[in-house]
Amino acid sequence: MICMYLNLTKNIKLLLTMLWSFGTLIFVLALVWPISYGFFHDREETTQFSYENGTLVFDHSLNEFSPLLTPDIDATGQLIIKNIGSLPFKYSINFLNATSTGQLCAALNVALFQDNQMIYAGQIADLSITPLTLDATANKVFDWQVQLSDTDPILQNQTCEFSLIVKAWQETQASYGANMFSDEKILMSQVISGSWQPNIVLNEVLPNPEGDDNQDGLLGEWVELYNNDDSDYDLTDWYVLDSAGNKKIISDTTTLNNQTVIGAKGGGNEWLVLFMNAAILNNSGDLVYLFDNHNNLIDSLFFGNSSTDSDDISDNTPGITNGDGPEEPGNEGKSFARIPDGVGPWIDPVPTPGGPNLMALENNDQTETALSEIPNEALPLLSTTAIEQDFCPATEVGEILP
Ligand SMILES: [Ca+2]
Ligand SMILES: [Ca+2]
Ligand SMILES: [Ca+2]
Repeated sequence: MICMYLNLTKNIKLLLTMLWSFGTLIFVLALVWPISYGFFHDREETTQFSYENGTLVFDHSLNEFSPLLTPDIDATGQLIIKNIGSLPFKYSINFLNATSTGQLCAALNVALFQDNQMIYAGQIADLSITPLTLDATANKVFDWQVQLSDTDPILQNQTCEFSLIVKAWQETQASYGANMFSDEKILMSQVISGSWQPNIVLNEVLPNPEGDDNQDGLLGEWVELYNNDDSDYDLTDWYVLDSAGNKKIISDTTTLNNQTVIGAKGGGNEWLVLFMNAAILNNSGDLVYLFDNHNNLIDSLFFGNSSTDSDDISDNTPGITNGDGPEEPGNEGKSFARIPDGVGPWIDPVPTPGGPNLMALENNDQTETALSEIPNEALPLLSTTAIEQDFCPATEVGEILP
C-alpha cells in the first residue's frame, strides 16, 4: 500500500515536471516566434457591389455611358472609388477585356479625368493607371469622356462591353502582390453607339455637257457632291446610279483631282466631283441616286429635260443631225444645282464643278437675282427630298441595282 502511494506520488511529480517543461517550451517559443498576420483577399465580379473585410476594402460605382455615341456627340461616364476600410491604400486601374458588336471597341478614344486633370487618353484596350493613393474613408471620382475615332456609318448601333480591374493594396507596399492586405474588383460597363449618316448630298449634276456627252472628265457628264457636316469623310466606294442602273464608283481615278475625301463644310474642300466618263445621264431627264459604301441610299435627284433637240430629246450626241436637225444650243452645258450649296432648291445655273454653285456668271444679271425672287414657274422640272419618296422607294431602288 505504501509502495503504491509512493509510486503514485512519483508519477504525479513526473507528470507535473513534464507539464512544466512543456509550458516553459511554449512560453519560450511564444517569446521568440515572429509576429504573424492574417491576410485577407477579396475578389468579386460585379457591376456594383459593396463588401467589407475589416481593414482594407473599397466600394465602387461605374455607371453606363451616355448618351448614345455618335461622331458629333461624346458619351460620358463616372467611376467612383470609395475607401470604406480603416486603412489608406494604393490602387491601380487597368483594362481587362472587351467585346463588341463590330469594331466599336477599337474605334473608341477614351479620356479619363481626375479632379479635372486628364490622367489617361487613348484606346480603352491600353488603359493603365499607375498606382494612386486613397486615404481611409475617402472617395475619388473619375470622369470618363468617350469619342469615336472614325465616322464610318458601319459603327452605328453597336455596343462595346468592357471590363476594368481595380486593385487596392497596403499603402506601405510598392506594388500589389501576395501576402498583404488587398482588395480587387472587376468593373464592367458599356458604351453604345447611336445612328448617324454623313450629311452629304447631291449638289450639282451636268447631264448634257457641251458637245459629245461621251467624253471623259470635266468635258463629259459629272455629278458633284457636297458635305454639310463638320467632319471629313472618305467616300471611297460610294457610288451613284442612274435610272437604268448604270453604276459609277468613287475612287481616286474617277474624280476631279483624284479626290476621295470630301472636306468638312466651310473648309473649302467640301465638294467632290465624280466623272461619268460615258454618256449615262439621259438628257431628256433622269434619276440619280447616291449610295454609300454599305449600299445605304443617301440622296437622290430627279431632273428634267436638259436638251433642246426637239426630234430626239434623249439624244446624247448633239450636233449630229437626227431627223429634223441638230440639237439647238440652250440647255446644253447647263447644270442642275442646289443654291445655296448643300441645302438649297435645285435650279439650272452655270456649271461649277468642285466649287460653290452659282446662278450665272458674274457678268450676267441673273447673278444679282435674289433666290426669293425666282418665280416658281421659272424652275425646271426638278425634285429634291420631297419627291424622293415618289421616285425612289426602297423597293424600286433595289430593282435597279446592278
Ligand atoms: Ca451634250
Ligand atoms: Ca447625257
Ligand atoms: Ca458646284
